[in-house]
Amino acid sequence: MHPILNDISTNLQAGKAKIVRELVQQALDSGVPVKEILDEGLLSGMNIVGKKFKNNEVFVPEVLVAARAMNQGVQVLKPHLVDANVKPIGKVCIGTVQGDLHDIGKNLVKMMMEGKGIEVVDLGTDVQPATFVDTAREQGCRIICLSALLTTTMGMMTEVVQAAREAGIRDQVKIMVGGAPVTDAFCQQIGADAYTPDAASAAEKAVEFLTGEPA
Ligand code: B1M
Repeated sequence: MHPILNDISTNLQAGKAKIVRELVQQALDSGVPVKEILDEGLLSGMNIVGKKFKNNEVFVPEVLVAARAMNQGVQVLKPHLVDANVKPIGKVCIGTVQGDLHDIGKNLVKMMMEGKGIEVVDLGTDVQPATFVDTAREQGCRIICLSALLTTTMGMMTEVVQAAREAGIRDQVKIMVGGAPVTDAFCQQIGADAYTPDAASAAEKAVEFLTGEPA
């Protein structure tokens, strides 16, 4: 592993956003592959923060500054994850479900989808079921993408599936679900259309739904 990836992880854990930005840029300049910077630098640092958070070794303020550093690092990577020349292939909406404020994973999914030429309406965090359904109907989104990071909020995904049924649009939209506590079994149980474990596979699945062909 390139030593700079360890520096990125360590500075992310310390919430040093400016240094993280600089290190990510340096890593890119040195030819470290984008996926390695994301997985072994940024995400690995965030995972360590998550473990410490769970063990009460760090608390919400530290996690927030680490999250800010993560977002800054991702911004530097964005032009390399998104190919500006891809043709638009369809529109989707995405959001973190009601009651849930985690948005880093959702933002990554959005970025990867944009990289595949998908137009993404970003509804943000803490999104009510009706907002997903209204947006899909009013803006012609063919997929509703739901993210949840809490075991206490993943149940809201059921409400979105139900709201789509009640609005009479269930057969016109696909519903994709993801986030750390979500599983394929849960997806099937609530009657959603696809679970994917990470941002890259979510983007590939969305392309498949929009074009009818594998990405
Ligand atoms: Co929170 N938090 N948090 N937190 N937080 C977790 C999720 C937790 C696992 C930490 C822990 O205990 N180890 C735990 C949840 C426990 C549980 O429910 N099982 C937890 C808790 C408890 C809480 C609070 C309740 C803490 C409190 O206040 N006592 C609180 C809840 C607030 C709320 O939402 N109402 C809270 C608050 C926060 C912060 C605000 C401080 C901050 C969020 C900042 C932000 O997002 N802007 C935060 C953070 C950062 C985390 C951890 C440390 C990191 C999450 C993250 O961003 N990971 C997290 C621990 C951990 O995950 N290790 C934790 C990186 C991100 C890229 O991964 O989002 O999983 P992830 O996305 C992945 C995949 O899941 C997937 O793609 C991404 C990778 O490519 N994916 C999809 C995501 N969405 C998808 C959608 C798809 C497909 C794939 O299709 C549509």
